Amino acid sequence: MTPEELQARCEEVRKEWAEASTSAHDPAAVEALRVSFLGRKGSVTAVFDALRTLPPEARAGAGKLLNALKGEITSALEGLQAEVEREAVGSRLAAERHDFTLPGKWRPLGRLHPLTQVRREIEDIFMKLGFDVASGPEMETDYYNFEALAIPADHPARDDWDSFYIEEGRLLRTHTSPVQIRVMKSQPPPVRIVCPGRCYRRDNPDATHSPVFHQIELLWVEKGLTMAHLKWILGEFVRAFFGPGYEMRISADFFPFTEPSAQVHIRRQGQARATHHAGGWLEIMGAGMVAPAVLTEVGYNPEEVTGFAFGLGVERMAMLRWGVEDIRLFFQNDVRFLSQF
Ligand code: FA5
Repeated sequence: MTPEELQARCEEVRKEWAEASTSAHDPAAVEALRVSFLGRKGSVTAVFDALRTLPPEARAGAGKLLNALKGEITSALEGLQAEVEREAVGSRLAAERHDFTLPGKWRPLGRLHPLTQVRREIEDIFMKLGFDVASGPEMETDYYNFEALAIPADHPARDDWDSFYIEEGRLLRTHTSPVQIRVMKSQPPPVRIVCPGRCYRRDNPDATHSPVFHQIELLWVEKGLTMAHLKWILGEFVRAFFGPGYEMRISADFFPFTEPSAQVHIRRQGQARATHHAGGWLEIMGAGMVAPAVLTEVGYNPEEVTGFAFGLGVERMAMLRWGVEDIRLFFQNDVRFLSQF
């Protein structure tokens, strides 16, 4: 090759570049361009190879020309690469754009079970009145569930609490009253507690009975407490939980661990309709003054302190509040029912 031919070849490559570079619009095309001009078999490289065929004195001048060509193409290629990348990022961002004005996707929110709502609300009412929340085991011994509450083995009152026995001397607690004994044995008076918890009885399920249900026990032991204080607390509680429009009825009852004993019924005012609970009255709790025998059993002196207690049915409170006619609805986990609360 002569120096003139090489110079002409340089011009041709420059023209080829000018033409080819206009049609490269994406990174792959730019890379192909790089390979076809600057790659091992590229057109610029081929002209460099031809340099060797020139007479030695012409090589320096031709080399300068070639370097200039290679420089031009290299920097044009870099510019092209940068531009194509910018365009690629731009179109990716455009494709990923979020429209924050579109309406959101609705996801259903879970909520607390109605019995949990009622339990928490009752705890709150009594915490505001200065009571602490205590708890005890669901699997109890015969001693705490019965004996310490003045219900010895052959006592006829045991029939009121038909129990699930696990093994000799152990059972699923039939009420939350054993927590009274545990708390009093662990601390001196005064005592002011509420204890929520699950209870178990071999009761046949019906509209107002479930073999598993919840109670909240209340116990207040201090100097000078009387039945009048119990009545006051009951009135405050029913007013705080139900508000106006409900009536309370207190009547005599019997429990071996209280003396005197009472039961409390509630009904919605104006509910003359006789539902499963006659005349709308529903029994919500057993209550009474703690029997001296129980105070003695836990090491308290019944001459010094007196106390009162009650055991409240949580499901019954929920039934009255929302007009639920069958207790079994609370345990069926039917979302159509539960989502109403
Ligand atoms: C008791 O369980 C006594 N421990 C209550 C008590 C405590 C009296 C402290 C005195 C002093 P009773 O068996 O009546 O009492 O139950 C109390 C309340 O629990 C009932 O009024 C009722 O609201 C609820 N209850 C009882 N059995 C069931 C049941 N199977 N299903 C749903 N609720 C029940």
